[in-house]
Amino acid sequence: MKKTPVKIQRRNFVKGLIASSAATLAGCGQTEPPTYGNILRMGDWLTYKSHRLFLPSNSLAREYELSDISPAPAIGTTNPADPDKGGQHPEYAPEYGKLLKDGFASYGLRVAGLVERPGMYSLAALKRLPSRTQITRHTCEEGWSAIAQWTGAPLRTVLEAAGIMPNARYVQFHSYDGWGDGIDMVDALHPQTILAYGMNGRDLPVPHGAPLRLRVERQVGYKNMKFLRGIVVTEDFDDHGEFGSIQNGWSWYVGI
Ligand SMILES: Nc1nc2c(c(=O)[nH]1)N[C@H]1C(S)=C(S)[C@@H](COP(=O)(O)O)O[C@H]1N2
Ligand SMILES: [Mo]
Repeated sequence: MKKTPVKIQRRNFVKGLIASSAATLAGCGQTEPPTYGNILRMGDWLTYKSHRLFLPSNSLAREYELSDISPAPAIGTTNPADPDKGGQHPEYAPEYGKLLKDGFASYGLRVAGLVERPGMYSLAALKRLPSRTQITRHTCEEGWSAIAQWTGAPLRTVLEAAGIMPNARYVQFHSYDGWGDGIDMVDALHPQTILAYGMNGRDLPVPHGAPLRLRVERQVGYKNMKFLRGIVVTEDFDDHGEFGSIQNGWSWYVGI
């Protein structure tokens, strides 16, 4: 019998992994966070799967005291209507500019997808829902962190008000600077996942994502999407293509 060199065996093993992940994707029509047949993405997938397997789904991120609040820099887009302050979207930038002018009085969060009552949810309506206030640490992938107090409507409460359909598996977020991202239902229904309209006891400032941003406390900074325009509840995983994290070299799941 001829001996197969170890190197080739290893290569076949890698090929096998790639083939099986590709088969999984082809079989389920992208219902799982993808690996794109890429060995590096396998690490993301393993982190996601092991967090979901071994961590209790309701474990809370640490909360702090008022005296722990620290200065927080505004990162990335700081005004979607201003070309000098970040991401510009041809349609949404002027839309955001108008909202900004009237102090967000006419703002509404678009809620679509697998919900019984899709539509625009005004800021006033969101503020009428039971709120949650939490003092948490924001950890940016760039290596800084800051502690701030966030007030908002739990995403769970918003979804329940809209009527979550039983086949819902992900919530997708769209921002005024044109980004798309998503989280799974475990994070979406987590008690500390809120749509924040308040920061440190005041209205959420524009550079930090006014009038509404996501706080998803068990993931890294960039998952906390600012300037929310709408959310879509889906059954399938959505990578948001060129507007999403993956094609821009970021991980979809960055649990901490
Ligand atoms: N819409 C949008 N959301 C965003 C960003 C952005 O540029 N646009 N930057 C992200 C990154 S990398 C971080 S660290 C935080 C920064 O939030 P802050 O500006 O309130 O500190 O927002 C995240 N959410
Ligand atoms: Mo970040």
